[in-house]
Amino acid sequence: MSRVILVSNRLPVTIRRSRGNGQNLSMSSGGLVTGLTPLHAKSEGVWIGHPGETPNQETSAELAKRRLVPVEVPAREFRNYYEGYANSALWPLFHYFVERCEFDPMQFAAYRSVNERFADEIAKIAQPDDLIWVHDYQLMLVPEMLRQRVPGVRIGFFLHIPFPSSETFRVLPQRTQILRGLLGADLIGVHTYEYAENLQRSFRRLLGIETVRGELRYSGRNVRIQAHPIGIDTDELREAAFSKKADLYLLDLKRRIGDRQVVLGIDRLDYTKGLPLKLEAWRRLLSGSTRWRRRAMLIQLAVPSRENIESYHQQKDEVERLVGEINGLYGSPGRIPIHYMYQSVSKEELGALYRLADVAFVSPVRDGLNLVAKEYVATRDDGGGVLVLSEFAGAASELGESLRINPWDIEGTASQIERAMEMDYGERQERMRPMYHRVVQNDVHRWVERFMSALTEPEVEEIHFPPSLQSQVLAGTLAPQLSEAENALMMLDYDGSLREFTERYEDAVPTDSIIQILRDLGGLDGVKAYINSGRDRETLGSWFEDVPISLIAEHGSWIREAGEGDWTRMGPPPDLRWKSIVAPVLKEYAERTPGARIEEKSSALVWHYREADDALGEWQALELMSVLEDMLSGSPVEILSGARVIEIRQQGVDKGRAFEFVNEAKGPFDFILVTGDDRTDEDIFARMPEGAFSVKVGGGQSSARAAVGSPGSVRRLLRALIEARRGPAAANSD
Ligand code: GDG
Repeated sequence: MSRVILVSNRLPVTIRRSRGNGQNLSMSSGGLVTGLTPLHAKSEGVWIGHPGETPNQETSAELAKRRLVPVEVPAREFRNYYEGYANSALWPLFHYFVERCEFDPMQFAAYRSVNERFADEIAKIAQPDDLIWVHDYQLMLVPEMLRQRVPGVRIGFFLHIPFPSSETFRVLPQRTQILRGLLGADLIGVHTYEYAENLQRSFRRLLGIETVRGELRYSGRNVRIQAHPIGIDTDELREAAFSKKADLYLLDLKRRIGDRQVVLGIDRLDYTKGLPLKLEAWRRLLSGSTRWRRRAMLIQLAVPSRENIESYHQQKDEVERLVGEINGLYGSPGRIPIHYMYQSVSKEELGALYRLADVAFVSPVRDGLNLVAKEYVATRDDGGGVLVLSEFAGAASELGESLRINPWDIEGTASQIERAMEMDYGERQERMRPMYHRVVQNDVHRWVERFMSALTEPEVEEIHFPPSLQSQVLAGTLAPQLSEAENALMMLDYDGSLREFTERYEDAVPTDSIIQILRDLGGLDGVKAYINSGRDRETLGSWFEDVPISLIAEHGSWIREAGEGDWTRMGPPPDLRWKSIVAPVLKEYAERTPGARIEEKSSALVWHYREADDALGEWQALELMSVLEDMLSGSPVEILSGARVIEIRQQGVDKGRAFEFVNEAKGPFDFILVTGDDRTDEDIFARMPEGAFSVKVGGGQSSARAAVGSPGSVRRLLRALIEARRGPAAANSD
């Protein structure tokens, strides 16, 4: 295995001052550290990050022994980078808290400079065969900086927080720098399909870079964007949760709590975790029910976090005020409705709390994924508890059997909590079991494996950018070949290729100049000319009524030869390559939606969810639709949503098949020219026989042999070719 260099803001250890001038080194806790530690051990690579405290000589030696490389950053610069740009600009923005953002250019300068320090440190160590895995929003410029320093090395990047919609992301003053920073990577991983789509949309809208099925071309390299939701270290968690120590905690807690139902919240005290809304929902529940005042309690652990940032102070004050208010209103001697703790607890205590809780109340207003939800599930192999989970947590798409809430809907949240507390054991089990198996199977080690194998996977398809040529240059190449051809074919796309787009689709009627070109083409001896368009038969038929040119309509569904009045349907066997891309996605959604199943037809895949739980099925289907639409846009498939089914099916035929049909019926041709501007034309370009000439209109990736700038260039090219074939008299001007 290649050596892996791990890079994260913090090293996986904490340096603590001990008595005198000494230091202690202990392993930090957290999912990321436990997930990456085995990889670190196995690959014999190094881990690069900030050490927290400046290590003394002894600690430095210990770090080196553990292959941990500290990046030294002056304290002030670190503050501006970490508490500044990372946590006062990127963190709030990526969680949709635009009003909390501070965009201070000085802080961005510090962010850039710290990212540079990281890149320098990595570059000192990296060998061409190493795999480098950079983590999270604090280091988004590192991939590009590193690519400049060590061009050939493989770089993976993983973002642990959401990637917001492009509408939100474009608020960031340094948006293009950040996007270009990421593009230094070969693979960019995020937690959900939604974040992957958001990121791709930002590449498209802000940098004009198109992605094709999660892959794009940048600076002569391919960059992939993929969803890899992180898992938890189930074994470690369960070991702590079911330890002797945890048993004792649990016993003690149960004795003190008696028969009250326990609802548990565990969150870093961060405004993204939605604590005030959670408390409001709890207040609503108690205000409407004296029963729950007696019979339920909320244990809320708020873990101290980023205490040097002002907005975190405000959040703490607000949470503590609300807790005081609610306890004041609904408490009675011996019965406090909210047990609030502002502290961190041991792994064993945490495990005991998970085991104790009848309901886990996970209600972030935004969360990249949320490990707490998965941890709770992983301790419930008794099939017991109920998970109440915000739909704004990335984990919601994997934990579909939870009771989902919109945390902003206080009323709805309170009633879901009530539903959870009243749920019978049978339903609890039915919901918890499949989630338990899913969480255990997809643990953090599997996540590491998946990301690493994606990073090392060879590139399957080279994305190609055709050379852009002037129409005269192109004509200079093609004219002599056309002049000598005995049976020539020209197959021309219409919208965006021969005719400029208009604001309204129906307004793009052919101009006189286009009609003239087509008449001239149609009149050439030994040349078969076709318009091959996605437009319907009626429109094409009426536009080119008297023009002696053949027409192919609806992406290859219908053909009308020049001079004939009738359309003929074309029905060759379909191309089913899309199936292998769609099938794993359907499978994944079927696995997380009990009752859903997949049907395979010869030219379609169908996702049925009639037997799934109503709300869950509907919700998953909506998400699946949007994933498929983005994933398959431009592909020759139709996505149809019917009565509790989603069908993805082959369109009758595509433009490429139409070409093959003509080639068979009228060929062989000794000269072929095809033009096109969009994804549907790629189907023809991809099928061109050797020697044929394909021209892409406009920029971007394509398998065409050459590109021209605009429909005007295509018209100029055609005129030049007509002239060459007929003699100089035929030229016309636009
Ligand atoms: C970021 C993203 C994404 C909490 N209190 C104690 C304690 N914890 C542990 C939990 C859990 C972790 O901290 C918190 O993880 P989350 O995922 O809930 O949240 P973030 O810290 O915001 O993490 C998040 C994650 O990165 C991974 O990619 O899921 O969306 O925001 O593991 O158990 N652990 C101990 N004592 C505590 O008091 N020992």
